[in-house]
Amino acid sequence: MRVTLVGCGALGGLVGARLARSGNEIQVLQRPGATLKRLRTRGLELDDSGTVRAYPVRAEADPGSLERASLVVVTVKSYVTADVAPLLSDLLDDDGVALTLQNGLGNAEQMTAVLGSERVGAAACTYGAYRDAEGLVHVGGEGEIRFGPMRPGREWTLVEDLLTGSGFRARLVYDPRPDLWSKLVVNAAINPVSALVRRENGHILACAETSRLAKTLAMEACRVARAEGMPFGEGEMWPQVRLIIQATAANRSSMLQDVLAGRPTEIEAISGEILRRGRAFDLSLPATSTVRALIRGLES
Ligand code: KPL
Repeated sequence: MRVTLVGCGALGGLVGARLARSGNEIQVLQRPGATLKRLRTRGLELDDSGTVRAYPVRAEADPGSLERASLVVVTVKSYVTADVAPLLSDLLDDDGVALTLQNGLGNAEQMTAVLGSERVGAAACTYGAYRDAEGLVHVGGEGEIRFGPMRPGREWTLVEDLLTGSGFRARLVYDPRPDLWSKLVVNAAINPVSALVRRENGHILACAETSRLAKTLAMEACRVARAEGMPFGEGEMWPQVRLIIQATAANRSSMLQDVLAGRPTEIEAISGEILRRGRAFDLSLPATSTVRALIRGLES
């Protein structure tokens, strides 16, 4: 299958390299800069559990230079979604579909505004991936990709087969919203804490205070999820968050990677979104509000 990746950070690199490894044709739309240069000269380079390999890829900054694809996978930061969504129709075959693998809520809605909801799938992805100083992508933890269409009507099993055939644990679900919420809870608990203490995910559980803070953040996020009608209890998510911390213990969260690289973070799409939605239900979320303020402080 021909697949176009929109954005090729750590997670995009992992997905692209594994799809290329299983024989798919991968193209990348990437803004001009060091990553684009490296993709053109060296391809998609992945350290997958100690095996380092590079896969040739067509990488362009101009969407018009790419062939239309059957599948577009969007992995750009959530604050860039509004810029790339209008490009999707021209990147896709007439019956092609787009899948968002991004953090935060609201990405899929911006894509459906362009493509319609049957052609957009949303995924909650708990794989860990990070890029080292040289730009090599490392797998920071195996996870799962649970995805589904924003509105049923298309055949999405091909995408499930593509992902599982490329070595991902992937599951097609009827309605992706509860999984997107679960992933938001995971990111709300892990990302700001790891970025503030500047340590790998596993450190959160190694320290009683950071563990307590992450648990409080998960519980606050759950209260908003429940208020929005999501079917999970306040205490229910923490065991799941713990499991993901353990599975990605060696990973630097995407927010820590952003802070270390001096990039803006996704704090608004994660904690900011939880606070905005919580306000609609008059919920008090003091820990979420505090970590959001601290990360905003780090960004400025
Ligand atoms: O999604 C992630 C991220 O870093 O953004 C997790 C799953 C927490 C892995 O680090």
